[in-house]
Amino acid sequence: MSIEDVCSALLKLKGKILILSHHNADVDAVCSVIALHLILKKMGIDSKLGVSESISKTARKISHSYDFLIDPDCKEFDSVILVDSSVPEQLASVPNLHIEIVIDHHVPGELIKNSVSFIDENSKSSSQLIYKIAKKLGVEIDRSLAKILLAGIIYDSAHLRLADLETLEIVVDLLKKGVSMEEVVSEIKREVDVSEAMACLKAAKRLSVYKLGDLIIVFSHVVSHEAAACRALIRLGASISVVIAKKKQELRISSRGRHEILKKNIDLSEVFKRVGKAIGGSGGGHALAGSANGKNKKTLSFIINFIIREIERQVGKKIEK
Ligand SMILES: [Mn+2]
Repeated sequence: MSIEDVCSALLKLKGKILILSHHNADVDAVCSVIALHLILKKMGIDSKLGVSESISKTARKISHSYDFLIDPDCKEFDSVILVDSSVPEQLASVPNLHIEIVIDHHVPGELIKNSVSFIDENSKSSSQLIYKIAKKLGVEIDRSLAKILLAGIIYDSAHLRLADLETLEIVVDLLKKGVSMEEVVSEIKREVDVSEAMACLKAAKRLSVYKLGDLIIVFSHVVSHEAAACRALIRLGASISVVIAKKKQELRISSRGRHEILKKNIDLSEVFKRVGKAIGGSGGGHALAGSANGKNKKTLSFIINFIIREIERQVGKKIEK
């Protein structure tokens, strides 16, 4: 299916319409919902906005002047348009889920089976796909619509670091509507969370540092915010960061790796699958972001040694302190 199919389905919309996105909706998800709502409004079509479960912290500012329904009952709508997702697991809390149209830039999931869809996995954001739909439908992009589209595009392209030529051409077109990069970036800047910042600083204070050739591998522990602490340690210069959160009963371990570890054949998801088993739970993730949850029964040094051995096994070399 193509953009043309979705555009003609949008033109045929009737009755009560909901535009929906995934749980913990990020800036691209929220902006795609808002932008499509504004486009339909320009076409004289009324629609409601919704997300599953919650809106992410970073996306709250840009979404605050729009009325978002949390877990809306799809039974009350004739047509539901899903953006930035097509997997039912990301919409588990939405009652009576039915989807008629899907617009997304991820690997297609279950929900495209019975719907009209426009999926482009090469697109850097869903907002970019919504821009193309506006163009195709001949809807005028005014300043406020341009701002929303730009926010989604900038966020999902990691502030344009992942942007390709097409993304940049769209960005230039949107900037010509009178929006500035500065105002858009300030709308999607994340406020400092004091408890998260404290966790990151404590993680930095409690570091143990290892070297593997020119890779720096660091371990630390916190009470919570282990994923944020991992990201902070990568920003400080670590190639791999592992942060352990010890709860009363539970153990949660998070990790992050820089791109260069792939060249050394390190896959953190494989490491953490085994870590999960070793701590009586489960683990996995991505090559550059592994995590595991289990029982709080092992010591920190057991966990650190276990992870070091697993990484050594993947690389075929010894890690030194
Ligand atoms: Mn997205």
